[in-house]
Amino acid sequence: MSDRAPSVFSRIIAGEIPADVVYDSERVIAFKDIAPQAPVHLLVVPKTEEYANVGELAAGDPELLAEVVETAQRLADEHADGDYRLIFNTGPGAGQTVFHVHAHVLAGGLTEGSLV
Ligand code: DGP
Repeated sequence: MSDRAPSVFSRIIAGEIPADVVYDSERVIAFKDIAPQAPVHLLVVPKTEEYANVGELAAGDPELLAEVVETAQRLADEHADGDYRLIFNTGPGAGQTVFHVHAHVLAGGLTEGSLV
């Protein structure tokens, strides 16, 4: 068992914090970002919090990373016109604030500034 407190995303997955969930599978969940930076701003999150960032996920479970990317594409098709920006912030210097790997899906009328 981890000695860290559950991440905010684990608390959403556990149903302890409400979220606007748009997709839920065995290993991946997606919900609307609380502070949207684009008309469509979703977070695609592996349910395990074993991986803090995308590099760790790629090394530890590439199939799960592929499921995250496939989910992002499907959600961009469903919620926008299929065009989207996929962002994984890695480290505080890049703006990462939640150390439970997640993909930002930005879509629907993007501007140059929609970089999260
Ligand atoms: P990052 O900065 O890349 O670690 O992104 C974390 C994102 O998570 C940020 O855009 C805001 C979002 N976020 C943080 N707390 C919550 C929450 O409780 N609910 C939802 N829906 N989003 C959250």
